[in-house]
Parts: sequence; structure tokens; C-alpha cells
Amino acid sequence: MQIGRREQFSLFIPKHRRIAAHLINIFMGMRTEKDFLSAAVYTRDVLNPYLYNYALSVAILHRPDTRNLPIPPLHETFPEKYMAGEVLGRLKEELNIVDSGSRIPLVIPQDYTASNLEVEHRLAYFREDPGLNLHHWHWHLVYPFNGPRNIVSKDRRGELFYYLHQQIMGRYNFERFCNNLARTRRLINLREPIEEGYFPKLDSLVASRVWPPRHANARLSYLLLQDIYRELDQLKFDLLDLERWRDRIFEAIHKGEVVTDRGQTQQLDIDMLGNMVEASVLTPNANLYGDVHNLGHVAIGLCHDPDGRHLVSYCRVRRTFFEESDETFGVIGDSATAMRDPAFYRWHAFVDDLFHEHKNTLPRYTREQIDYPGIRVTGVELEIRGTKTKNEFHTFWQESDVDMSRGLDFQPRGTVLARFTHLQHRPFNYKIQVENSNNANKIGTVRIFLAPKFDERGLPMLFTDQKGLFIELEKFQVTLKPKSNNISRRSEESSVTIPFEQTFRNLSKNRPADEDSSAMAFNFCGCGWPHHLLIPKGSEQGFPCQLFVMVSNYDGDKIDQSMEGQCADAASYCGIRDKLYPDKRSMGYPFDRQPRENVSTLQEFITPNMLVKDVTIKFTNRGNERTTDTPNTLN
Ligand code: CUO
Repeated sequence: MQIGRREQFSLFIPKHRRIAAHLINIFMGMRTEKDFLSAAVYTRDVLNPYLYNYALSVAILHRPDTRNLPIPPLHETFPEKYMAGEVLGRLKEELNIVDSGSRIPLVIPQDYTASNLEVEHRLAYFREDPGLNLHHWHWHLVYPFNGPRNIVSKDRRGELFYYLHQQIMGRYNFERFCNNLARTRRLINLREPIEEGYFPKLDSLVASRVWPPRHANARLSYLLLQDIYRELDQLKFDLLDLERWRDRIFEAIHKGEVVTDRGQTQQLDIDMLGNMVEASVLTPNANLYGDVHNLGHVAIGLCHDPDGRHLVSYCRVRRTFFEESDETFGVIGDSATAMRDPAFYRWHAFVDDLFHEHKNTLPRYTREQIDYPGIRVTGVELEIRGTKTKNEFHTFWQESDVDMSRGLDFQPRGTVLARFTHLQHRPFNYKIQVENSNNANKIGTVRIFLAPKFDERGLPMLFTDQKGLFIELEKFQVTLKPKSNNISRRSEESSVTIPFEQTFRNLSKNRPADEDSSAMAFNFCGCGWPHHLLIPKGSEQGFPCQLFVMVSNYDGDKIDQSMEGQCADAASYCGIRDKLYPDKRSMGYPFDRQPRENVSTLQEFITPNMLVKDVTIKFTNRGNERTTDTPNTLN
């Protein structure tokens, strides 16, 4: 109860995360489902709603007796984190005044946070996509960094923190290129003003406050008593702390070892580095390596009022400021909203760079480590379903409806739909030909990635540069019989995405007959990348890309475990529930390391089991295709 009912809550703030961990512990410790329910009912009324929702969701996801219970997606519980305040007001009006039969979907304008004067606004369709933000929130729910060790300590979770966020950066930079913007600059100088301003236009219903904006060229440091000093949240640190931890992390990377909290040295690996940088409770030494990534989120999130001097409400009766009335953090301080802010990507570009610094110290893959003797990829083609087009992805705007009634209304007064516009692509198939010159069946893993062909100047890229821009589209196993094999794979099967209905759970027109089973699937499987953002936007002229297809030797990929009964549809970014990560290779393989000697381009890098195909992404801006049907049925 040390976090007020009407305060904002952020896992990035150590005090908040300690309290959340404590509450998760209490929920996890309840001996029976009935006790758990009692504890949940009791705490519901006394605790901060965001804290409550977070801890309860983590506990439901991880308790053996409730793990198949539905947890409502956050846009239903807290729609204010996904929709502008003004839209919510109008939705409420619709609910209260208009008969359920005559309601019409409320259209959310596509441009509501800035105008085109702000160049960064070109990326708003990506940053503000509700599905994208739900994905990020869900990922951090499945992989909490604090709480009971058995919950935090999942297979390769530190490495997955690196890989998911590396892919987010790859995808964001890809979108930037499509919009004629250069890739994200790392936020390395914390003393320099942050050029990118952001005005989120979201209201917090709980805190009755708008989420604070950040004006352009805001500074993180104002030479106050302490750079960040918020007594109420027990937050007290300097930018110097972040810099010191960063330097120690660099030292560990360059030495290849860490000093543990017991004073012993231990070899550094990517999983440990992920836990150190984030930082999770699995960090080898919290004192030495600190809490760089999380407190970076906090420092940026509080830059408009780092020492909390701008209190707003004064209670005349108690003659004191309301505890809950501090100007709270911006959207970057909450994993449910952080990806809306351009500064999120500047910060994560820095974080990503730490991981690459480590990866660059590792031995390069030899030819043997990436080749698959006897296996040759001889042809790759993209078929765009419903058209005669080959090797050209089609993208466009699509409108979809999401039911917002659960978060706005406690009485069953029917659905009220918000209609938002998002990127979409036409469904497609990969057609891949593989020759197997061995005399026996072979098993391989097909790995498909996509990257821009040219850099921001329109020039061809070196492999070391391009490798960071490859985004994963697909990964699956095939059995290859001797001689030729034709492999066909549908875009919807992607190993990184989940379907639209799974992201939002209850799309109005496609509400599954058996809602419980869909909710069950939502819990863990709701984590995947939203399918409508699988392919970057491209350009109207057709954005040139390179599609990379590789068949790796399954002997080196294989994890011995049964996959039965588990939802594994977005395993690349989310793992599989209660299972080992289903690929033994380093995440990002084969693009996670520097190329072997004398290799400088992608063409020189590839071995016969790989093929690079030039493709384009053609975006059509022809008004919105209104398909509230599942996008995948569109053809
Ligand atoms: Cu996901 Cu910084 O980790 O947001």
C-alpha cells in the first residue's frame, strides 16, 4: 500500500518493482485456488490498480492451478494506455447514450499525436500501434525481471531480452528506411538534449492525469541536488551512476568475464549480459553492474520533472500535498506504453550496442558452422496470394475494430467498437527449392530473414552493417528427401507472429464460439509479434530488400524435448511455455556475429545452403481497406 491508489506504477522504478515482487510472492504462495481468489479479492480494493493488475497477471500466468485462466489483455482493463483520452470519452458516451443495436464504430484518427512538421511522426503508425504495444507489455509479463526466482529464471531469458529488443530495433530501423529516415542514433551522451519530443495525448483514468509530454531538446540533467530525486518513489540516482555501470559493463565485455557478488570471476555470456544490462534479479552482481536499462527508462521518463517539484494538488484540510500528485513519468516509464516514444528507440539503440560489443568479441562462425554439406537452396520465390505478382510484398492500410466495452463499462451493455487503422500486408507464400545430394533423408531448419538492400544513402551495405538490419520472418523444420524438394510455406504460419484475433482476443466479428479456449491460448501465446506488422511498410515505388533463406543442419539446432500441447506459434521472440527455447543456436544466428575473414558482403557470406533473393515491398496508399474480418482471409 506504499504505492497510492491513484499513483502511476512502473516496474522500472526499484521501489515499485520490489513491492510488485512481494505481491507476486504472496499470490504465488497461496496454497489453494480458493485462497488465491480470496487474496485477489481482498487486495483488489486496497491496492494500486496497475500494481494489482500486473502482479495478478503474472501470478495467474505462472500458478499451476490458474495458468489456463484467461487474463484480460491490457487494452481491455486499461484502455487509456492505448487510446487517446478524447476517444475514450466519446466511446463512453456511445455506451451510455446509444442503444447497443445502433452503435457505430468510433473511428480513431490515424494522426492524432503530431503533424508532419515533426519528421519522427512518419513512424507513428508503428510506434503507436496498439498491437505492438500489447506485444511488448505481454512479453515483459511472460519474462518478468523481478519476483520469485523460479518465475524469473526461464531458459535463456537474458538472451531473449537481447534478441527481442535487437529485433525491435532492426524492425524500427527498417521502417525508418522505408520512410526516408536514417537509422536510430544511440543515446550515448546522457548530457546532450534529446532532440525528439513526444506528446502522447493519453489520459490516465486511474491517476486522473494526462501522461506528461516531453518537449523537443529536453535534458536529462538540470544540475539539481541529484539528477533524479523523487522521494516518494525512493528514487535517487545520478546520470553518473548510469555512466559508471555502463563503463563497468564495457569492462566486463572486453575482459570476457564478470565479478560476481561473491567476488569470484565468471565467464561472460550473452544470457548473463542480458540479465546484467536489463537488469533482472539474475544479474551476477547488482552492486557492480547496477540497473542501467531500467533506470535509463526512468531518467528519460522523468526528465520533465526530475526532482518532483511540480506537485499539483494541495489538500487544504490535511495541509499537505496529495501523495499521489507528483508529475509522474512519461510513457517510456511503462512497458505498456514505452514503444510509443521515439526516445525508447534511442535508448534501446544504446542497449543493443552493448550486446553487439559483446558479440563482436566472440569467434566468428566458420564455414562449417553455417554450411550444411550436401544441401543446396536452388530457388526462392514469393507468391502474393490472390495476385499474379511474384517477389513483391504488398502493404496497405487496413481498418479494424476492437471491442473496448470491457474497460469502459461494468454493466453488460453490449460492445462498443473502436476502429483503428494499421499497416497490413497481403498474405503470401514462400516457395523454396532445395537439393539434397545425400543418399538419405536429412532434416533442416529453414530460416528466413529480410533486410533493406541499401543503406540510408541508397548505397549497398557491407555485411557487418546489414547484419543488424535483418529481421526474422520465419523459422521451421523440414525433412529433405534425396534429390529435389519443393517447400511451400504460408505467411500466416510465421514463427514470430500471432494472428490479429489473438493479439486483441475478441475481435468483434470473429468472436470465437468458445471464448474460453481462445482466452486460454491468449495467456502465453498472446505474447507474439502482431501479424499485421510482420512486413515493414515499404514504399510506393517499391522498397528494395533482400530476402535471405537458409537451411541449417538440424543436428546443430535440435533441442530434445517434446513440443506437444504447447502453443509455440511465436516461439522465436517469445519462447515456448515451460519449455527450453526451441533452437540450440545463438539467437539471431547466423547474423549475430562478425563474418569470417575476407567476407565483406552478403553475397560473399552465403554458403550453398543459403540463397539471397532481391524482392521489393510495395505500399499502396489507396484509402483504407476496411476488413474487420480476419485480415488473413483477405485475398
Ligand atoms: Cu522492453 Cu526497455 O525493455 O523496454
